[in-house]
Amino acid sequence: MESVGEANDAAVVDKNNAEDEAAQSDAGERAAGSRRQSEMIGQSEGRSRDELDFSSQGLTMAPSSLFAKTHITVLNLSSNNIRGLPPEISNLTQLRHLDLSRNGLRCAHPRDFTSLPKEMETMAELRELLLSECSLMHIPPAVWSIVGLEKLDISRNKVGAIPSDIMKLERLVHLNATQTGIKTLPEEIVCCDALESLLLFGNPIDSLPDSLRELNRLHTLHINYRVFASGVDAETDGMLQRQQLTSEHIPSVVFHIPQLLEMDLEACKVNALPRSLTRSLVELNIAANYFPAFPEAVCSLHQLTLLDVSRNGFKTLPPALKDLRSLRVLLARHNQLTFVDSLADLTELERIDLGFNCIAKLPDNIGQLTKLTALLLPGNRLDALPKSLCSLGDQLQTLDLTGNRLTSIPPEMAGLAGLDRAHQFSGLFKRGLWLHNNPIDKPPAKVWNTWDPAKIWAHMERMAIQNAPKLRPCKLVFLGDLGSGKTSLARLLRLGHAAPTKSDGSGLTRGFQLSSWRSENRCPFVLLEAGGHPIYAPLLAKLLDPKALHCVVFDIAEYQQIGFDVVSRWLRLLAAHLPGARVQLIGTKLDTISMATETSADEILAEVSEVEAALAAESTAEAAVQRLRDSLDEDLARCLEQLRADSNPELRLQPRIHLVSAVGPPAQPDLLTLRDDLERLSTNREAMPHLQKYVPTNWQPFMEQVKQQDGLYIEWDWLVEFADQRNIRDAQLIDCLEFYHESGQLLWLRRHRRLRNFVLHRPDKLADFLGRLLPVSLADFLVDYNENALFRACGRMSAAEYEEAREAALSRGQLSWPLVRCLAFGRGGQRQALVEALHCLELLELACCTMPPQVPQPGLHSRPVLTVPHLMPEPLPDSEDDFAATWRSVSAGCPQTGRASLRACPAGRPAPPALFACLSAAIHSAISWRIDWRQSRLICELDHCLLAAVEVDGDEADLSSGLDFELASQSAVKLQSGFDWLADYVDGVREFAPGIEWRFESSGAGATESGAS
Ligand SMILES: Nc1nc2c(ncn2[C@@H]2O[C@H](COP(=O)(O)OP(=O)(O)O)[C@@H](O)[C@H]2O)c(=O)[nH]1
Ligand SMILES: [Mg+2]
Repeated sequence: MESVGEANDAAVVDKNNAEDEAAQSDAGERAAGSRRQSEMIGQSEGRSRDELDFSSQGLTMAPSSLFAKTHITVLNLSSNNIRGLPPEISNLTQLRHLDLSRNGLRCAHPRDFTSLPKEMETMAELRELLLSECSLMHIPPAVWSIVGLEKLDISRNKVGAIPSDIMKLERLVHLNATQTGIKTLPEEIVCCDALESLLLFGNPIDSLPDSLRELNRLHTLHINYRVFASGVDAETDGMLQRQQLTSEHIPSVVFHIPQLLEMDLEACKVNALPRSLTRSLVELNIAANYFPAFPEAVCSLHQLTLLDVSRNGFKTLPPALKDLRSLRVLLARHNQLTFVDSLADLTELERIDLGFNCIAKLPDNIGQLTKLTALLLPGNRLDALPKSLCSLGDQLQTLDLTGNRLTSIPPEMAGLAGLDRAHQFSGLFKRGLWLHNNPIDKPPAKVWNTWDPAKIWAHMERMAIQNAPKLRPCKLVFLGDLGSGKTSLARLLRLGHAAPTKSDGSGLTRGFQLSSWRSENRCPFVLLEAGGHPIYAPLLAKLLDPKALHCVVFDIAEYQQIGFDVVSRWLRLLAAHLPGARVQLIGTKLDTISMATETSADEILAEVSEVEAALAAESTAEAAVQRLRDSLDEDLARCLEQLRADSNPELRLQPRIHLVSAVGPPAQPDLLTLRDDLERLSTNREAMPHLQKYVPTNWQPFMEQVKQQDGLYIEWDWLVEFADQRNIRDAQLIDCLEFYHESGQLLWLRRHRRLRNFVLHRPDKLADFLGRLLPVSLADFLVDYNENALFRACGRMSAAEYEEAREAALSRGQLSWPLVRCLAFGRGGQRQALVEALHCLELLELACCTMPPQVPQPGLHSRPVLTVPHLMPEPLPDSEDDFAATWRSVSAGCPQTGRASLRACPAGRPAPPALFACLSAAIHSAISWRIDWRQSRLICELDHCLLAAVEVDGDEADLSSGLDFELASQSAVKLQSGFDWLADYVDGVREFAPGIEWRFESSGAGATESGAS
């Protein structure tokens, strides 16, 4: 029950509410209406206080409240059902912009003010009136009284004509009369002399008033010129095509509107243009017309940036085309052009479309068009491309060569970096390199038919390398610590399979090693390695070669333990001896480094399946190598920074550090890229221009004859004479010797003062001698007298003599003549060959030699003929030594005033490792008698002078404290000559160790001299 009563109550309340609502409805609707309006005004006002937007509100009339808002400047009433505006519209005296588009405005006749009231004439501020799509049959007459109008849009109304009243709108700038059914413009339009744009598209215009040419500001005239052509009948059409008539259907005034910017005469059946055209045009389209030849008048349009002359049957482009200096886009498809030489001068061109012509050759200077982004040449007859095409810049993004007769593409095109894709579209346009429909067989279709031009270039590069005509061999000089893996790596490269040297020391490189290698792509290389033992250090510095690539080889495991020092000391050596040297860093023994990562292999195995484990191991190994690479890169950057800070000249480093294993397969990724890099470098004309040189035919017989000469070296004067007989002289002789030096057939170390006068024409034999006479493990050779019959048979030594010789060798690095003979046993045992070898040792500053006595004399027999500084064993126990004794005896008779000292010190940076060895060997070689070599001290007679090198602080690699020499003599004159001699020698050393400073002090002469290089 209760619930029924409650329900009734509710019903009563509802009814009351309903009655109330009914009573209020009339007033309510009005109130709600005005509330809605003010809300709308409020909303539209929200945009900007002066703008009102009532568009698309379904209004049948302008809301009356808005006429009170006299401050508004912009009123949008578009897309409603408004039939007309009330006179109150004129209250909006500030209104500048009125949009009434898409309303059903009524204007039955030219005097009909129902849609726009007469009062609008007072709206002096109104500048823009938009009446587009208002079903107007006439332009409302009120328009003509709004004299301030600058923009009038009456488009899409079938008004049929623009009355002469238009002349009243003197300030009109833009008139849009698109699709209004008008056939012409009134002559009076000339009064609208502010007019800049006139949009007349979509009208059946058949004539234009001549007065248009007086509109000095008119720059845009949108008009469908094809309408003029539609009146041309078939017969006239034929006559126009056959040039029996000159086309006159385009009103000539359009060619003379002074500021016109664009003209689109495409397919207008035109066969002639007036001789002079308006000069202001920037875009002109005359495609698909009946011109008998390219209209010359176009060439005077100097402002033109776009020109379309497609589909005209043009056979040539006039030379005067080059006057179009501003042209950026040229479209000339579907003509009959055979050559386009005049294009190369249009340097502003960005896009050229010459598709479907008969072009068989591009101008050689097309490379001048450095702004070109697209060159489209499909459907032509090109059978070759000029090289200069390849010098178009990186901005060339599209090169369309589809449907030509190309059989090959120049490899230089690889330089066009902008062509980063092939056979692709970007939107509707072709993008990248297009080569389809050409009989290209170089490279074969399977290579060029790609989306990625990089594949084409890589192939072409390989082909270019393979076909490089008679490349001279590229020399690779291997540097690196003893046992770092140089020889094994060189063998892997050369043999194509792993062949590491034996670890028992028998594989140690002695002297130096020269070998040759032809890469897979038949690039020739010469591999040169100096023995890594310190004994050969002075030689190493001489084998560096400005034309070679220096491969610094380091053991990766050692790098991980010791750090970058294993590399940097070689870089320092190079920087000191050969500024600007070209360097490739190669880490080897990659197989030995532990790829241990955060997770051990066991853990991985425990957790995942075997395959996954293998994959994981692989990826962790990769990551480990990557980490290694990163740390190397960082270390290298730091090292270079340091080198630079030490004011050292830069090295030219190859960009990538290769990490390889000499015991691994020859197909390791890094080894392959190393080979690629080497090939690329050796065929690079800029980096290695000397390898591209031709080898004259008379060189080889000359060289063969040289090679047949006995001995180990040929002196310069003799060689000059010899070459002269083969007509090889002066610069050519130098070139020839350099070539054979680069090719490893001889050694001509012309950077060194003393060596440049000798050509070492039997490098293999020399290397063999060096390996034997400078034994790296002398102690192993000098066994018990009775164990080696050589000492008795070949050395003819008694046991006592042998002991004496052995002691001198092991403690002082002095080798007696009998010992030298034993060492050289089996190799050119004749005395003469050995004497020459000793001379070479001296020349190469590897050791100091005294020529052996002709007849063995008692006493002299065991005198040293060869002293090898680096054979010095551990320092002897501190005792009075030969040096000290001699020093005392000599200095006793030597006046204090007769002393001179020389201090050599590196200029603010560590000395290269071989410096001291070079220096001491240089000095040693000139002295006639020596006493002791221990602790790098030497003393000797030199023309009655005494020369001494005393106190080298630290080891030879650290010369930071300098190296002192002292000269003493009883005679000042002698001292001076000794001094001169020393200075001369020091200069010789300085020549190949730039950056070392020298200071001479002579207490006797009181002079101080210094020098630096
Ligand atoms: N595991 C391993 N051993 C190597 C590798 N390269 C060289 N070796 C060994 O390292 C030692 C020195 O190599 P070698 O090529 O003679 O060094 P070189 O003195 O610089 O010429 C020899 O015992 C070689 O077998 C490598 O890549 N991996
Ligand atoms: Mg070696």
